[in-house]
Amino acid sequence: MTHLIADQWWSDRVVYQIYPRSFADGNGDGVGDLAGIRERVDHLAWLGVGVVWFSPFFPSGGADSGYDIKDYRGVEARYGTLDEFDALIDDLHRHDIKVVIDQVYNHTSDEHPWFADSVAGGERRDWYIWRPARSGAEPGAPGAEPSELRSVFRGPAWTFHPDVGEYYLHLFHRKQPDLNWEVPEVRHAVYDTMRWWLDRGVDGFRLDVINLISKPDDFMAPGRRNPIATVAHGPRLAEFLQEMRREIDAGRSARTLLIGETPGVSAVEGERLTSTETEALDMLFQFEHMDVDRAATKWIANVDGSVGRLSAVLDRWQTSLRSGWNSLYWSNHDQPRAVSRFGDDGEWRARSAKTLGTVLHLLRGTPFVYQGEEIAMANVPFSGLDEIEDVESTQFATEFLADGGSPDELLDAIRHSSRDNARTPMQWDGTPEGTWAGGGSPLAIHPDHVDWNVADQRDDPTSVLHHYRWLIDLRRTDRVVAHGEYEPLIVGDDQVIAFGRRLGDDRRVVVANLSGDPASFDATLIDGLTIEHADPERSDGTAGAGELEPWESRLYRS
Ligand code: TEU
Repeated sequence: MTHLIADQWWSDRVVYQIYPRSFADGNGDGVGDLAGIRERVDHLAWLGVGVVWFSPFFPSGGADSGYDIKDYRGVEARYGTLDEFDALIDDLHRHDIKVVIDQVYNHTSDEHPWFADSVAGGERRDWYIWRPARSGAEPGAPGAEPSELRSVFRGPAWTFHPDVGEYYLHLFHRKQPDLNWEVPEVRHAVYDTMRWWLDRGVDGFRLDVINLISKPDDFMAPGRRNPIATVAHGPRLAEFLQEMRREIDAGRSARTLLIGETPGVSAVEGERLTSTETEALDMLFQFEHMDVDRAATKWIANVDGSVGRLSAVLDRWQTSLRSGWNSLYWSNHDQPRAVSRFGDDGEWRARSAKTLGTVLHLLRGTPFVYQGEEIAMANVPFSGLDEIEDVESTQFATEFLADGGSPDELLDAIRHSSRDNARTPMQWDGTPEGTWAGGGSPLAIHPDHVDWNVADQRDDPTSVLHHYRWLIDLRRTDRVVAHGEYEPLIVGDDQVIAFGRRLGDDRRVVVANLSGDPASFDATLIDGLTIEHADPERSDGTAGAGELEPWESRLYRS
């Protein structure tokens, strides 16, 4: 049975991602919580978002900021209670905002009772992936791991468990053992959990690294070291997702929104997984545009020529996902801030943030806004490692220094690439005491909150915040933006990106200068079109037809 994307409740909505730890602090202890989020529902409603995705707020082992879950059906005490979450769902639904929660089913925490039972040799023994030491090696000795596979967070993907005498697989941290999806009981325990949340009123799931659940037969072969490249396209992935879809949607009138996080997935596979004929995911996060400014390792920025590469990647995903659907994003809790990375957080901060927003929100797919992106929050001037808490950053730092890297280079890499850039407290207003007075704040509030905050931008109709509000509204009000086909216009240029959207004879065209220098483009692209929106504003409707100021962007319509 296939379905039409345009008929789906999510097809003209923008998703807003909340990272509960740093969004809003309701009880004044310096850490974000559900009570704080409830106080800020008016911000989400004013902004016009149609869906909220919550990063994990479940009881966790604390190794990976909530992505190591030890109870899928609870709320970690410092965030609040299940009753509060129920109330939050009601608050959001009253504003016609749907709710997506983040579930991590590739792995659990090593503190999850399932893992304890597996270690103890109970009925869940094979719910995780256990292997003996490499043949001939002393179990637990250095280099005795069952294969060469590495973890995403560095070090081997295998940890020896003395009580078991074997190694368990963890593609991420050692406190995040991978579940064994080959076991039907594992899969059904997952679907039960999903149904439990659907019964509570959630509308969908963001499925963490869901493309890693099916391990290929040869994932332990010699030479297989890169965890994501090795496991990204497992043989049973589509089958498992189709089963999930059937199991959770059976007997329900509304289709559950399934958003896959799928690092390393190819555009061809992305089309297959989200195609309306496959009946698996509704949309997915690809990562290729996150790699254009990176050399071999994500940590060392290499931005030369990245605009041309960026538009080529976006174009390829737009062109490849025809029957399928893209999740569109510049940022999330794992990425440095978009305005610092793809824009210019100095001279052109507001203008570049708006231009990035315009490009993203006019593409075909579902746009995601990560908390703070709507006010152009920027990377953090960390002064030392003691200001960092993210596990990926600390594991990188340890390895980098052990390999002889210099502390200055390390700090530079952290400032460019650390996930903590995205995890500082949301900047609600310009007062340092403000919402984050508790002193228990995990990461210090960015010093620039004095100038870049929600309160000031609400009062300024020319602000980045108001621009995002307009973009979010456009998706609801302009059918060409929500449903039009994508049409490539300028791809591969090192300054300008241009593309169109078409629904019947109705067209929209975006032309954007993603650089701090003036740029020009072939003005015949916009023949017969009129300007709907321009930043900076142009009064005469046609001025500068083929010329763009630094970071200028325009939207034209037929
Ligand atoms: O991220 C998956 C993932 O691939 C990331 O490790 C990403 O490559 C990296 O963060 C880029 O810097 C998801 C979650 O979003 C992330 O927060 C978790 O740490 C990870 O899964 C493990 O659950």
